[in-house]
Amino acid sequence: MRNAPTILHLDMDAFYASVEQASKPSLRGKAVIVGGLGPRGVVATASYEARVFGVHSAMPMAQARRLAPNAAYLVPRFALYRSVSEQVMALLRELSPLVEPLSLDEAFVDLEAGGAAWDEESARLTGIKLRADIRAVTGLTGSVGLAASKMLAKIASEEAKPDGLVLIEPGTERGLLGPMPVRTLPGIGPATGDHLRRAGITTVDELAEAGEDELVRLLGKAHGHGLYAMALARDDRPVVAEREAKSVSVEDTYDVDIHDRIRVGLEVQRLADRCVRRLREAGLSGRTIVLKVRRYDFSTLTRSETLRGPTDDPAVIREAAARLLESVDTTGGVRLLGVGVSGLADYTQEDLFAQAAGEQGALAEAPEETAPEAVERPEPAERQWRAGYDVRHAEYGHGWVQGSGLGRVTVRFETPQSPPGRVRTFLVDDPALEPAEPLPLVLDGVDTEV
Ligand code: TTP
Ligand code: MG
Ligand code: MG
Repeated sequence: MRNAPTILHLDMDAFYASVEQASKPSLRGKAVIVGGLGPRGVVATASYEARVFGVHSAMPMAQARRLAPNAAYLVPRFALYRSVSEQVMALLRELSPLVEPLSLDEAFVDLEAGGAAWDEESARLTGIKLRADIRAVTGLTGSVGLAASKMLAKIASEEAKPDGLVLIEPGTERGLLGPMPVRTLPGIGPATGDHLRRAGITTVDELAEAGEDELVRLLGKAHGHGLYAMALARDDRPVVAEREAKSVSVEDTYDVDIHDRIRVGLEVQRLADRCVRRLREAGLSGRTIVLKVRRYDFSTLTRSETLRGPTDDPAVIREAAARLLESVDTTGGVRLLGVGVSGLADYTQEDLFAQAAGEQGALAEAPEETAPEAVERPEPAERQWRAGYDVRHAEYGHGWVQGSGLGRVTVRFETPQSPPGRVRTFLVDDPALEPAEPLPLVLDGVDTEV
């Protein structure tokens, strides 16, 4: 492990809700809840003002409404959050070539790799400047953790929340971790947490005292091993930049998150078949089957399995993909699925080209797959005004939908740079009203005071 706190972890504060507050001046300083507003909707996130009432991510929306009846309730606007995320990630990439995004609002940065920092002081200054830059460019706050390892950097940014910076001095890690609950450590979810609690282990110190053999006995070899090292604050995992592995892969993004586990399974089978077709078209086969799952919050997981030899057999690839899916928790919903094959085998390539050439005719005759994306996309509902979405009125200008029902839509007319605006009500089919794109949160060339 390095001896300077030069691994940085950034996580934006109440991300979706903060973007909405930056976009809508009347909501600043107020309880804002973003999520699914239908009968089975869940909270994606809540502004810190709403958290005071006990509202949090993944809570059923109905429960949130009971706890915070006066909060503003909005549906998420992913395209906007993604564009803000890209601005933030671009700032991180100015610091280092080693940026590892974990989700839309969160990433690790290896400051040493970019020469941005080499000791405690330079790391702290870099973190302070980054927070100021994020604020200037996006208008939002993010919290920064700095430490000598990924694990501690993430714990530090959690401690720093909201709108803060925490640096963990090398050498103090064990003392700091010791009294914390085991759930603080990466890789300990609710199930492992319960399992350990039944064995009388609740804190990180108790985990370390249990010893490696006991942890291996309780949790199995790989997991027990890893957790013991984490409990001693030993974490050598490098920050890895996302890079394209040499592989053949296909993926699909879904307009509406898929929650149904059976449907997820069917999609994976379909993708496996498409991947095999690509593989054969390229005359390749591969040893490693990769499943990619992007969840509701844009966190992206990949799972892989390496076979004994290269294959392009659809049944084998389908089975492997299905096995990999079993290890992924998809309860919050799935936005994207992908199946790929890597470890492409060069030494058999010639044979496979011959084989593929023989099969290509058959493949070409197979009916062209209809693009399911195009078929499944629902017809745009007539004049649907979604809460929180931007609109433009011929006379009153830019605003956003505060609510709609009973043939009427209520619009608040304001922009990110305006003072809080006033509300007007229209008929849902008012021809002067039309949907609009979100406006930039910060105007270019205007320096924000920090
Ligand atoms: P988080 O970083 O976990 O949460 P946050 O940014 O809202 O709040 P903070 O970090 O200050 O505690 O998640 C980032 C975004 O991901 C969040 O704004 C909304 C989305 N999300 C969901 O949609 N569902 C969830 O269960 C979680 C945890 C997050
Ligand atoms: Mg966050
Ligand atoms: Mg996050």
